[in-house]
Amino acid sequence: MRYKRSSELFRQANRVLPGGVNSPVRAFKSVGGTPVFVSEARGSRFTDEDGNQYIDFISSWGPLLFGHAFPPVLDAVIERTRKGTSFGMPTALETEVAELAVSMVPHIEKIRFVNSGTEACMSVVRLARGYTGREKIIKFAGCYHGHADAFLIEAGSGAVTFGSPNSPGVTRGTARDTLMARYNDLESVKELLDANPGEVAAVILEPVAGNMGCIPPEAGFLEGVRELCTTSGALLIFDEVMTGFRLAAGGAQQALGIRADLVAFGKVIGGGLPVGAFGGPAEIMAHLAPEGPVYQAGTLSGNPLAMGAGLAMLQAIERDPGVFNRLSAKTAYLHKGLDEVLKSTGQPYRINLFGSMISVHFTDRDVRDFESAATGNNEHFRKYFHGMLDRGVYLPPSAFESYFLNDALTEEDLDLAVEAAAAALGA
Ligand code: KE4
Repeated sequence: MRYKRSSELFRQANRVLPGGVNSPVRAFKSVGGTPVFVSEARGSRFTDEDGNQYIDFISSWGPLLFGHAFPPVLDAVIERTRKGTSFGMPTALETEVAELAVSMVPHIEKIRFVNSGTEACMSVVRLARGYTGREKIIKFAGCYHGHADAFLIEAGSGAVTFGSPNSPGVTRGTARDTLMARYNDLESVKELLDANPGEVAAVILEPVAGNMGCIPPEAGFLEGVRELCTTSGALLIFDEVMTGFRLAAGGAQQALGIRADLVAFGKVIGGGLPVGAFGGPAEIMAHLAPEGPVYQAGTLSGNPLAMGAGLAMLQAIERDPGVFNRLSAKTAYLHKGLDEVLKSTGQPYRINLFGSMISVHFTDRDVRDFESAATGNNEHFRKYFHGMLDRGVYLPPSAFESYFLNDALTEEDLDLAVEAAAAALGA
């Protein structure tokens, strides 16, 4: 049986881990079936505990720009481990990573390292509130900024009604300070700002959305949000946890030419180890403790192993900026192959892509926001997902996720994935 050992491990995990996992999307709830338990990975492929091999299209949900077990990262972590794993004291290494990150990303002068994208987004919103003295934030339906309370909110019924919690444990008080706009809908942002004059500390969004599947910003959308923030006094926060160091060395700000006031990072910046970060102009960052009054802290922030992995990753990008064009070309190649297969099935579909992010949606509507993303036929997606999994191609186990290509993927890998899609969909 193909997934015998994974099934056993999943049963065992469920006895001691809620849902058998440490992050919900891994449990395959959206696609059904048993999650495969990974044993090891290298380059573009991983092996599960049953010995099945897969071509990997999530790259640990983004971090592994150059593929699994990237030698410079492995060497850095091994070397750092020998010197000790954690100190709780400043190290020159943190400064080295900070200097390199700040040199690569436009419009940031200072950066603070944390341990996850959630922590980065949570902290950068607190900084924006502390800096502006305002309490409300605007986020966008379908954009995900981690699991901090302020982000687990559903849209209210109109511009002036407040959000409501979309998870038990989030208070109504918290929800009142989070307003919900619609992605690619500038008017929805203007309405909220006009209805809450002088009260919005920040507008936070994914400059290229990856948590509704991949949804690029439409022409003028980000430029409009930038302008509305400037005129309203709200800070523009780019959540670049996915796009940072993936769309370009300078992330979406560089790729799209839009200046954010503050930027959150994760994933690639840690090279596959737990690192988040947020950065901005020194004048705003000066409000952060211990320089300023906005409190933020972390026992393992700037951990030497994670910093070693992050430095190796950023140095690899700096040495090889061509990786972004290669990744875009691989993504375009995959898009072409999938498009030909999907066209031949007669089923309605859309494929969204931007840089090395791509997603397939089984709908006849253009997928431009959360509402249109939700029109996808999930039964069809499940068939596609499992058909690919059974043929050794690992896709994100949810229609509301993006693929993340890595540079270890070969043309042969991409051709095999397209062949698997044809077989899975009976094309
Ligand atoms: P983490 O706390 O998971 O490191 O980062 C949260 C986060 C923040 N911002 C964006 C744009 C993100 O995509 C994420 C996390 N991404 C998900 C994938 N959709 C991580 C996978 C998971 O939750 O297990």
